[in-house]
Amino acid sequence: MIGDSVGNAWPRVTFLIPTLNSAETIDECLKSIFESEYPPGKIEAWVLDGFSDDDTVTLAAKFPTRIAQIKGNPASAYNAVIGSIDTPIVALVDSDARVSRTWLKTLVSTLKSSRADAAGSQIRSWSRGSRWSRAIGAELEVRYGGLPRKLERIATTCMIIKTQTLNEVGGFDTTLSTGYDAALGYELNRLGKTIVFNPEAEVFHLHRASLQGYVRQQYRYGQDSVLLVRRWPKALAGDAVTPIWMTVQPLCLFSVGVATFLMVLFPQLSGLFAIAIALGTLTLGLTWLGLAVKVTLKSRGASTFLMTIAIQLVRAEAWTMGILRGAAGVAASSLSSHGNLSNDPK
Ligand SMILES: Nc1nc2c(ncn2[C@@H]2O[C@H](COP(=O)(O)OP(=O)(O)OP(=O)(O)O)[C@@H](O)[C@H]2O)c(=O)[nH]1
Ligand SMILES: [Mg+2]
Repeated sequence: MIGDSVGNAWPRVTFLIPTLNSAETIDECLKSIFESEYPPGKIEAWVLDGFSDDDTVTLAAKFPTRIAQIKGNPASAYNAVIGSIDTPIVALVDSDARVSRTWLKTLVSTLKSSRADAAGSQIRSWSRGSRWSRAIGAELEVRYGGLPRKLERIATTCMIIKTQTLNEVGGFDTTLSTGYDAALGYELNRLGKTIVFNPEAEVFHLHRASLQGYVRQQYRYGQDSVLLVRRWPKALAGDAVTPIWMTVQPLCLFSVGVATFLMVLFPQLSGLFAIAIALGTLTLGLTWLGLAVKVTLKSRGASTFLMTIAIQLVRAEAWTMGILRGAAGVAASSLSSHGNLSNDPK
């Protein structure tokens, strides 16, 4: 327990900030961390850089941080330093985010009072973002707004965790370039560790600036989710952050596509396929509409409605295409390893 080792004092905390070409935001990210309302000298920070080719490292060096350049994805970067951390708590914040002044204090208090192993906060949109960036953030904010007190997992840009717990679970799954935060959460659950959510603590994240950028990101999430589901089949059923009504959307969209294709191939059964297409489209449409209404009511912008519909539509399509690409990749690699085994003369 944190309280056991430090009594009533505020514990020392190490921030881990993975960076890759983060020159646009790293200065404000680190400034916000070091301006936290927290006892001076109790905050340490590691910038874990993936060999940026912009000014990230030069900008980071202006702050009292330790900087490590580590090859590989953010999960590998975290794992490279976790074993050497000597503070009882680790804070995980991305380089494209800034924390509110009270973020750390609020989450540390939450961790102490709840006796949980990790705590997560609300994610809000960084106001300097584009219209799309803010619309993407508004949709995420509404989902985070409905999170329960106890969580299965939380994003690594807005969480703190006991160092001992992070070491106990063996750090992050480095085979995952995205979704490593979900995998960490599932592993914590498996070991009976707890994550609590406190929406009073806030992180401001700079979301993708354009819809095209968002599509590329979501395609990658879809592709990588195949690896996550292979390791953690429970991810298919969703969780509080990505609920089941989101995880079933690719299946729904895929079924509509297959039914449309079969309708062309077998016109004599077109009535049957038309019903399947109508049901699938209606389910997706109503789901998108429901969330778009919630987001619009919260953000009070009429344009937000159409943007939220567009965000959900392209996300479901990008996930579907990404999952198909990811599944094809996994199938191809298992076929080739199978082929290698059968060619093995022994
Ligand atoms: N060390 C290291 N850090 C990385 C690498 N790729 C991304 N990062 C950092 O990891 C964190 C998460 O990456 P992001 O691109 O922000 O991922 P995201 O928040 O899911 O998506 P967007 O912010 O919407 O792009 C950020 O702090 C990045 O700077 C990498 O290859 N190596
Ligand atoms: Mg980010």
